[in-house]
Amino acid sequence: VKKKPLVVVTRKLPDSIETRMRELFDARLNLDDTPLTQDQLIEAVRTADILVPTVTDQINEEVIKQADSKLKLIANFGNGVDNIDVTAAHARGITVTNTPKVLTEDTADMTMALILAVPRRLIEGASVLTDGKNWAGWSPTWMLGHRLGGKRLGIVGMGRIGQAVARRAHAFGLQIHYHNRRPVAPHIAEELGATYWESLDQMLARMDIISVNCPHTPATFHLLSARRLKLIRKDAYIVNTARGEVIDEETLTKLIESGEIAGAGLDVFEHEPAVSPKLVRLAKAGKVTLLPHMGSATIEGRVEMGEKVIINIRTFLDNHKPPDRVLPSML
Ligand code: 8YV
Repeated sequence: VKKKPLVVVTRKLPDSIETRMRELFDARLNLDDTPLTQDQLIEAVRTADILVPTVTDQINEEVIKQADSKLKLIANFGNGVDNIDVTAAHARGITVTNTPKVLTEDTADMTMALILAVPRRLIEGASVLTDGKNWAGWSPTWMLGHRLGGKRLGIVGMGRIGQAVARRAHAFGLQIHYHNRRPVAPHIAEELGATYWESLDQMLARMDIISVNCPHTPATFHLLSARRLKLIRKDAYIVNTARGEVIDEETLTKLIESGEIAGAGLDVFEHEPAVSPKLVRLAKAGKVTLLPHMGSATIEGRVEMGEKVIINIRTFLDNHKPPDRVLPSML
């Protein structure tokens, strides 16, 4: 009998996925879900035939250099692959795959939740009843937010998730604007009434709400730089469910503190899991809504992500190209 490949999974996955992995592979699972240390990660790439990491594992060039030559596939449990040096992996003949599509709608839902929550002061209002503050009762002028309908939403990155956000926002009566490397197909733009901005600077200066939906790559690191953040209107809000690194978080924080940007809804952070005390203070003051990277966190989505990982591994083991290969040229 052929020996089953050693598949090292760095985090606890849904039970049904772990059961299936045990049946199919020699699966080394991380049942207590403690994130691996750098040393443990290096140990993993030295022993595994296939590695299944997540966003919390930094598979950088240093780690890839230590990999044994039998490591042939890194099947990421996640859509974003900014945790993996894809170019270094590719150079060593290691295939990289991800889990696209199955988390598009969930992430777009959470983005929409923040687009609703921030201007309508959802969390701030809810906290009046739960944080021991005294609610004096309804008043015509109290806890007023801003209407969404008719406002301009600027989507940065109009890929699958950006388009799913646009569909939702369009249904809420927002005017859709977007910046992307290239315009979307005309029938999609027409359906969404979406306006393309080739210049990100020009779009940012005109939007009421900005939603970040692009991947984090070397080209998008601090895409919303200090200079660009200063172009944003004083009464505008920013929502980010993509990656913290796309925004210069320190400058964003300062601009919200000084009232030069109205507020933000952030599901991701530049130095995750660290969240700056300044942002937490702004959240307590009702200026920002913070979530702990929950954009794709649904039971259904996690199972589908796991199923995708298994399909990618099995296809690879059958000597075919896995469906969700990530090539350096795609980044
Ligand atoms: C996942 C994500 O939770 O898939 C992504 O890119 O950011 C999240 O939805 C995480 O990446 C799992 O590795």
